[in-house]
Amino acid sequence: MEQKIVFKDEARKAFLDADGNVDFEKVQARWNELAKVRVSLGNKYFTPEVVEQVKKLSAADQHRFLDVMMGGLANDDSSVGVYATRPEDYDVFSFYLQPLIRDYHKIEGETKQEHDWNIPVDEYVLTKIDPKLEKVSMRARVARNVKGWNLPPLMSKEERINFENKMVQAFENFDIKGKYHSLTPGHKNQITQEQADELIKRHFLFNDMTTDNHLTSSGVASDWPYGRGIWISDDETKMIWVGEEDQLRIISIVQGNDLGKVDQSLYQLLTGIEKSGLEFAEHPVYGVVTTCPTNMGTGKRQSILGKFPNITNGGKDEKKLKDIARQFGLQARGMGGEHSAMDHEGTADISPSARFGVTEAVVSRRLYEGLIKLYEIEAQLGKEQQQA
Ligand code: CIR
Repeated sequence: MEQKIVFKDEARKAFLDADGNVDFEKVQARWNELAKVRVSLGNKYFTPEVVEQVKKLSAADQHRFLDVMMGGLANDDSSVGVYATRPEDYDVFSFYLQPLIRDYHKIEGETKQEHDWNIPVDEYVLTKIDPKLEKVSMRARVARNVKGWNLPPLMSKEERINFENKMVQAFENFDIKGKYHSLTPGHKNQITQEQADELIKRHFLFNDMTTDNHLTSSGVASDWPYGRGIWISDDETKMIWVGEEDQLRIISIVQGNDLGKVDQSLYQLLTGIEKSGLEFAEHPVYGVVTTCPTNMGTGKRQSILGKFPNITNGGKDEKKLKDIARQFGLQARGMGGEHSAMDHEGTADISPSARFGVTEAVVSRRLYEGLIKLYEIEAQLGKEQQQA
């Protein structure tokens, strides 16, 4: 199936009846068709019992339920296939989303999210793994959404603009020095396309969201580029994305070798924003509320950019690196994000996959312990290749 770009309002029309109500038979037929290609979690958990439950909801909630599934219904390569549209979706649609979340995060029993930012400095030091890992690009981010606002798939253009302006006010009173760069046409902080391209090239700013059908079909990318932008600290180690998959992505990038230092920087930024009076959406069980259920829990993703020329055979065998990384609870991506390619040195962004059921501190520890194993294999393959 050839994937083309389609926006939410257009995509959802295929699942309405003549009166404009959601037609769950059409939804079921589409899931059946997609199952021949790939069964996303959204597909797997769309059971007859779920349909029975959803039909008891109001017409408005049924429309929102369709919105939740649009990313999956419109993409044959979805692995998850759902996005929340409001924080309360995780409760209103819990009969569908709860088993899905527990499956994705491999959570059994009554696990409830805990937070712990007690992350040691001087312990998770990369040069202990390999002295050559002196200056590594280390990155950590948390996803956050603010209480009282729709999540990006459901925000109107006006809401996106208002949200951005609320953030600009917060940035102006921020104790960390920095500057906000807006993509919104006519915004007082608007930057040119050339400036935006430069920020994308430096891996600071996110890509044009309208090129990703997961984001367009679900509504995450609607009204692009209104309400989108990035705040960057003067020393360029701290950033905040506004209006991407989550309302906020709070990011720290540090060049060095101590994973604890990037956490310290991120935590400083996060508490700085909290001081500005923003109250983040939090779920009593799943923790931080995020648009994609894969990020629920801590919302934290911590990674390093590493080179794995031996495992990837000069960047040609990405799959091997991804498969090995998975065995250690890690995810390997290209440098440009989730679906991007690796270069000839096998440069990959490596991060632990776990978000829910682990604390922020455990995410850092898992990254360090996983990297020990990954670099061991990389070195071993290097030795074998020399001997051959
Ligand atoms: C999928 O279902 O495959 C996409 N919606 C991506 C899911 C995981 N990642 C993400 O949202 N960051």
